[in-house]
Amino acid sequence: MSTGFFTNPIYLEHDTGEHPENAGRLRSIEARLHESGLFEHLEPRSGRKAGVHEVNLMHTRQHISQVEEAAQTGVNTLGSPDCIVSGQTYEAALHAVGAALEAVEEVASRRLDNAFCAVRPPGHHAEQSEAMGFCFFNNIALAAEFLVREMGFQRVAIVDFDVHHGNGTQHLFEERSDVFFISTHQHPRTCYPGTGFDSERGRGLGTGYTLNVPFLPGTQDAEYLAQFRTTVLPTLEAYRPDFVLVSAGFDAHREDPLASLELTETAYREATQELLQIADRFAEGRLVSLLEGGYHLEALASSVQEHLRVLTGTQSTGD
Ligand code: OKP
Ligand code: ZN
Repeated sequence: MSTGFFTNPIYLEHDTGEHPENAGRLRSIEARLHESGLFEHLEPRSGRKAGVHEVNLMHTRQHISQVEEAAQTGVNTLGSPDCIVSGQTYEAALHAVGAALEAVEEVASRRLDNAFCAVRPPGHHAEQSEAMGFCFFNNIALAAEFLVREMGFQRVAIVDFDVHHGNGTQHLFEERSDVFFISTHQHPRTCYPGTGFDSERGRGLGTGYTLNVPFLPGTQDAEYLAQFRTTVLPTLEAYRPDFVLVSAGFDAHREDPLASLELTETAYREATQELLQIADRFAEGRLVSLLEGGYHLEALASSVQEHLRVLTGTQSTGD
């Protein structure tokens, strides 16, 4: 087994100051991986920088230029006060996309079995021409589109378990059947961004290729995993994806300050096991996971640790 671990020091230079989505998140993850010894089971990669033409697969030139100019001119937010921009935000965002693209290239070519990208800024709220919810470019959507357009994959599944609905990813694929978007999240009546009702199932040719599974505040592991097994897994089994992408946000954790679900590391471990089994059965094990949210530094580190113990196959031996 070889599991890629993509991260790059440029991500730390997307400087958001006093903000929940800050560089300390990646430092906490990396420190834990070293302390626990799990880092030795990973293939560390720094990832490439995406080209503008690649980001343009899913975003308008105008949006890309707005991010570039905001960083250059020192405008300090873009779109909403949530989306803080610093001098290196554009560079970091291009590298976050680049890691996602390189990870799928490496897994598709079997140089890696699977991969986790510890990137920031996150991506799943970013729309075609709009930054939203700490996100500038939609890393996972670009990875999916790259797999379809450049690598010949025909049924890409995106599973988004961040506590917030991945509105950007849903909207970018909602009229298509070649990318299936599945999201579990806190119910939109109780949580940002206010979309992701179970009635949202795709549009036009994409009808039936979007699945939203909202959870009420207070939901714990048992209920989450039961729903995951009765709705998410059968949907994946019916779709038979040839590549599995994961929008891995860890903010449904009970300690997370931004939302009100009450999961523990157990839910992340078991959900990851299920997703890896789907990848093994239908996609020759091809799975790439990208970090989205997760704002309690210790809970984030513990949750990523469990996720990676499963991806590396080290979970049963405890090493
Ligand atoms: C990003 B990710 C506005 C509150 C906005 C934004 C949360 C973004 C979460 N009043 N909160 O999905 O973890
Ligand atoms: Zn989130």
